[in-house]
Formats: sequence, C-alpha cells, structure tokens
Amino acid sequence: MDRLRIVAHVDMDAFYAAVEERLRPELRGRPLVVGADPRGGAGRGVVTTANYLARRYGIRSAMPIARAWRLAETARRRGEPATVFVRGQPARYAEVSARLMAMLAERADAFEEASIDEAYLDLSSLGSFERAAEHARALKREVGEREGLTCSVGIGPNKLVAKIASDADKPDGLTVVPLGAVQAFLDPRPVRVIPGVGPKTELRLSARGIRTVRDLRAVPLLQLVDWFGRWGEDLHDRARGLDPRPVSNVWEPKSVGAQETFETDSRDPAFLVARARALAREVASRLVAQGFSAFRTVVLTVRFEDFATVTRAWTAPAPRSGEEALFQAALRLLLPFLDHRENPQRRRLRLIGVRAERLLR
Ligand code: TTP
Ligand code: MG
Repeated sequence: MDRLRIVAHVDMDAFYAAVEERLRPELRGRPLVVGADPRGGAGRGVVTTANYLARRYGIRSAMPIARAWRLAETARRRGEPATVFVRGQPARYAEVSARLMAMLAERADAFEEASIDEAYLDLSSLGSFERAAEHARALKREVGEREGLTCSVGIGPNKLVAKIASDADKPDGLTVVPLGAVQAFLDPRPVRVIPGVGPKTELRLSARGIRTVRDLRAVPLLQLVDWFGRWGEDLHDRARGLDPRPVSNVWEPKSVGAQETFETDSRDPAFLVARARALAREVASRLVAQGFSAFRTVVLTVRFEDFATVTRAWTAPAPRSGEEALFQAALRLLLPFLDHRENPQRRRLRLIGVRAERLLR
C-alpha cells in the first residue's frame, strides 16, 4: 500500500501589498492598492494586488486601475478610509520571496516553489495530519516573526487539495483536509475552486447546470471527455480530489545575463575590464533579486567591430556565488580577447555580455 501523503500549500496573504506595508509602516492599517498609476481615474493599466482593507471596497487583482480608483472614491465619499495607491517594487518582493522560500524549503521533505508567493511542502514524514497542522502553525509563527507577514496554509493528501484548502480561509488561515474529509470538503464548493477551471470552463459547465464540485462529480467520464477532450479526464479526477503529481522542484533551465554595447568600439583593457566588472555586478544583483543563491556556468559574449560574435563558457567544479566570483570567471574568459589568443587581428570590441547559467536557489 502507498504511504500516506501529506502536502501543505503555503500562499502569502496580499503579498505585494503586505510587503509594502512592512517596508512603509505609515501605510499600515490603510486600504492599499499596488498597481498602475490611477491618475485621478484616468490611469491605464491594472491592479496588481490590493490588501484586504481595499478588497472590502471590491478592488481586486487584474481590475482596471481606473475602476479601482472609482471604487475607492465611492468608499471615501461614504466616509470610509481613503485608499493609498502605490506603484510596486518588484525587486523587493523577489528578495522577500527568496528568503521565505529558503526558509520553507528547509522545513519539508520535498519542496516546490509554485510562484513568487506560494509553495508546496511535502510533510509526509510527519506521519499524521495533526502533526502536519502543528508544523504549519509553527511555520506561520516563524513567517510572522521573521518577515512580519501572514500566510494561509492548506494541508491535504495531495497538491490539488492542499491548494484549494489554502484558499478556503484567507487571510492568515489554516485549513486541514485529511484524506477521509476530501469529498465533503470539495463537494459544496463552486467548480471554480478547481485549479484550471477558469471563466470559460465555468461558463460551459454552468450552461449544463453544473455549478458545484458535487454536480461535476456526477458527470460520467465519457461525457466530460466528449465535452472537453483530454481536459475532461483531468476534470474527472480533480472533482474527486485526485492528484498524483509529486512535490518537486524541477530544475529551472534559466539564465541571468546582461550585455552592453559601447559608445565607441574599444580595445582598451582598463575600459573593458571595468565594463566586465559592471556587468558582473548587475548580473549578481539580479541573481539575488530573482532568488538565486549560486551559479555554475558563466558565459561571455564578445562582438567585434565587424559584428563577428563569439561566446565562451566556463563551468565551475562546484557552485559559486557573488559578484567577485562572477567577475573572476568573466575576466578569465575575456582576457584572451585582449591579446593574440582570441584576437590575433587586434580587432576592437563592440559589445560584451556576461551570463550566469546552471542556477541554484
Ligand atoms: P496571489 O497569491 O494571487 O494574490 P495575493 O498574495 O496578493 O493575495 P491573496 O491573499 O489572495 O493570496 O498573487 C501573489 C502576488 O502576485 C500578488 O501579491 C501580486 C502578484 N500578482 C500579479 O502580479 N498579477 C496578478 O494578476 C495576480 C493575481 C498577482
Ligand atoms: Mg497570495
């Protein structure tokens, strides 16, 4: 028999808005919208997120910012607190996210970062849902103490149920759905709670009178496949709370790089080394901002004055981190272009680029 699986899904509450409130205490306790400039109701663009006080006015993620501004104005006119609109600082959110993810990853058998503010933790080794709930309470305390933020946690026998559970009691919630309680938990909920069921599927289902997960579960597999094809099979499983996907952090084949085209082509070593240093600094800070702690491969791109372009890569025997390590690797790749080794015709350089690959969190 399969071992009992216990999966937790952690989702930060009003994440960007909560980070803003922590960075700027004067915003605390006020309705807050992170997003485009409202420009007195004439702004274009949308709401990125809103804190829970602003959500009371009906303001939501992805709503046009002008509409959010009108909702805020309406609330203000009936005597409610005025709403603050801020632009947002993506690099700060990425920094906080990286710290949170590192902390959560240490407290699970397996870990999967699902987005900037949500993660799955495999807690099967704790052996019971009660112990997993206790662990989750401790995690929530720690997130509060370390970052001054709240999150909502769902615990279930798989990722699907954990994800739906984390959304069931927001903000600052903890919802535990043991294996035997899955169907009772899901059945009364609207089909929309199932990940993957967006407005389109919801509409097609409601046109057939299917509104709750219970309604959906009553539809035979063949019928769902007839309506939705392959997606119908997934729907059939999801209505039953079934989800075999393991919690695992897939290797991200990502790279982070920067390049610079010079005002004038150059063969001046002092200038080129200084530019390589600046590029290494930029790449290193973006690695941190995107939550990466180390790299193994450094790629240097050189474009000559005649536009001929070459790349050279070097892979470290073990992960490295920091601007200095990145710079040293880039320098080692660059120097041969300053002499006969890679540049016998003494061509000037038009551009150099530095890229880090094989990144680790
Ligand atoms: P969510 O977890 O969807 O939202 P949230 O954390 O703001 O609020 P909740 O308490 O309901 O979880 O998204 C996390 C962050 O991702 C959010 O703070 C801002 C960003 N985001 C976008 O940039 N665009 C979007 O459309 C959404 C929904 C979120
Ligand atoms: Mg969130």
